Amino acid sequence: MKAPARLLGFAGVLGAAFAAATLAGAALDPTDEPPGKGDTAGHGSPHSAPASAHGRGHGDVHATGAAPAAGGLAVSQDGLTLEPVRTFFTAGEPTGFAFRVLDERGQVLRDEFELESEREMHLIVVRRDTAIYQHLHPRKGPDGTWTVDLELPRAGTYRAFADFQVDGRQRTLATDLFAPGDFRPERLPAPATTDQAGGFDVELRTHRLRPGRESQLTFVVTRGGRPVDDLERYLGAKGHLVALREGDLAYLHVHPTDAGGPHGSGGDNRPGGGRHDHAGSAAAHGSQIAFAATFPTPGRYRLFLQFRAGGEVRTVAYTLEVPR
Ligand SMILES: [Cu+2]
Repeated sequence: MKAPARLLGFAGVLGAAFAAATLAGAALDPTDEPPGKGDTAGHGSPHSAPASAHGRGHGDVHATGAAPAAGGLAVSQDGLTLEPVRTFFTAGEPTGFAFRVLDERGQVLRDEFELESEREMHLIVVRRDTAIYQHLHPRKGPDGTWTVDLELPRAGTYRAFADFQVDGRQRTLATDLFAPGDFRPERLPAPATTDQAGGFDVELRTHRLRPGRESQLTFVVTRGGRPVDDLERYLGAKGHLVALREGDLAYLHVHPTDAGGPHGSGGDNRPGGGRHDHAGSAAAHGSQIAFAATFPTPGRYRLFLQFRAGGEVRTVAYTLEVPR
């Protein structure tokens, strides 16, 4: 019964899959009301605010005044739309995933992507219970279609986040992906500040952890109790961090604050300002990976840190509780 379905190929599946993805996205994010399409409850009379007389001026229908600290809740936001070619997969079977990003007129974006962390496109695929995490780099075809090898290892619903930058702004659009089968969701692990991968121990330290404000997260990498001071560069930084909110997998904007030199050697050539290294030798300092993140609300978040050490990319994960 799998074979005939597969014979349909990309084109055959496109219509149904896209419809499903659109529905899922709409159901998941009530704030993604199409602009100008009227009446989002509690936002006053639509007549008194003819916001989008000009093509572009409508983007700011957010409930909060400030720029959103999180994305990834919608397939379509701020004039851009993620269009997956397929959203159904067979668990444990390597296949391809293809998608496009469209503008308001339905044109496929092709040359508009700007480098962000050394790439034009980052694709994060996470099962909805956060038990499975993948970070991939799709390749862009001449027509603007992004493709990447993808395997959803076990059954479940996954969230695929396309993280990219256009017009100088970081964007995260996302869609659900499905791998039918016997889905046994795992509970979110209890909050913890340590994890390990490949013999490396990584401790999470937080500073000024408050909702709605920028918090500092520092990861300290050791091996056998000694600081690992020769972390290799990964995507132009010492590490890559993704933070997702429990419940809706809101995708936080996070940025590295360790703009140090290659391999963290010395680490003193950081541009402008950010010298908040309190203590320790160059070695201790080189073993730290620092980020700034704004957690929009109190509650639990799942953090995925990737860094490169011993010639391999390592992934560690944490549950972080943000107090009220
Ligand atoms: Cu990436």
